[in-house]
Amino acid sequence: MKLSEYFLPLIKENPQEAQIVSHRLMLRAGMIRQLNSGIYNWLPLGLNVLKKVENIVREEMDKIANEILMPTMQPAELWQESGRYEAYGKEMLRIKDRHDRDMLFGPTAEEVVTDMFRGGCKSYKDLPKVLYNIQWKFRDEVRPRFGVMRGREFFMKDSYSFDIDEEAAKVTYFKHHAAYLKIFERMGMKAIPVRANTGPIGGDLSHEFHIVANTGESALYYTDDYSYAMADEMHIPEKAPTGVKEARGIEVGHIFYFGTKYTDAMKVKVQGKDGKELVPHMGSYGIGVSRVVAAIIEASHDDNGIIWPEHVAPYRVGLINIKPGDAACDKICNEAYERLPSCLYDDKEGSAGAKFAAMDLIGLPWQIAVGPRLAANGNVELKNRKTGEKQELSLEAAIGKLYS
Ligand code: 5CA
Repeated sequence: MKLSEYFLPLIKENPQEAQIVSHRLMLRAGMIRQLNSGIYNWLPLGLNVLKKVENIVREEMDKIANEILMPTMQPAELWQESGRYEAYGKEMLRIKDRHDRDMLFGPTAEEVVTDMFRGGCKSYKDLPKVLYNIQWKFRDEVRPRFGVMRGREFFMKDSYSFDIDEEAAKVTYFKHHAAYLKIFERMGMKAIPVRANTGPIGGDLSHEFHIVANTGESALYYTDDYSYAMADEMHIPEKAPTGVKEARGIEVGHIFYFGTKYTDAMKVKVQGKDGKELVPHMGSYGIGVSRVVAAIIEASHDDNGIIWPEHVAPYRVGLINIKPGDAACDKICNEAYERLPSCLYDDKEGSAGAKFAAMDLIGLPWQIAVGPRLAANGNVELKNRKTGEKQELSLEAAIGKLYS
């Protein structure tokens, strides 16, 4: 992608409304723009990262679940059936259609998926089933804040499992637990699973997954093997295990086992092996995909801007033409642009200082800068965004280093 053709509205100064670093940097780097309180436009650079995160989640989920797509709009009846329509309170955005029927913008999808399941599965032979989707949710949060970290509209991966009994359901639960650790590891993040409260989702077994970041909202206490791990709202027992470590974290995922809470309320039964009816046991498992983008920035930035881990970086290389119009610079840059598979090319007029600052701000893992002095010798400057390490070498050698 050439910067001259890219919609990347950068902001030099720190935006007044942003209180945390990821919100500041997402605005400054032209990733998002607020449309309304807690509702954001995702601009090309932001959407690129959102999709990278989404794809990692999808690849790992596809190993344990079936992808579906459920609508954002849901009928109130299903929530009346489960008993959550009133209980969910003001966070639910309620809407009437032209026939005066009560609808809502889904804050989560236990009811919809349970209804779908009961229409399609009738026997123990149909179990287990794990269904997931990656879809926009709406929660009318009292205090939307910190940009996409706590939005009203946000992008979530939500899976739902149906098993014949508690034991089988817990196997599915721990498959999600393992998949989540893999997902965050692939993003280059350290994530800690902590025991959690279940809130309005219900049930008695639940873990939150926190990405470790110094600026995180939650205080985490854990042992190295995570056999003991708690977040701030939980009580630390007086006799905490020795060697409990402390960190700050951001909740990016939450998994729940809640037995037959919804299948009972919505009268879901399948035929058991012995011919008797059985009520499937369920779990639900969320990842805040849009929140993850902000959490990665909280975990990986410096004073100059974002530092993308390789696997979620919007582009791998930022190519800087320090003097567009200079024949030698243009020649090397054009060749580099053709040969680099994932490259954002700054081909615009501008001061070298501003160009370097912009590239640092958007945080691509590698920078290749080409100025007249280097270009005259057929060389480029390769910089690692994270370490700041710079090296002068031929374009050939730089490409070799990046893609060997
Ligand atoms: N039904 C369950 C699991 S699918 C559920 O909704 N769980 S949840 O409420 O914990 O949400 C799942 C994840 O969505 C959270 O871990 C968090 O990462 C993300 N999330 C929740 N609320 C918001 C919000 N207002 N803005 C951004 N992300 C959010």
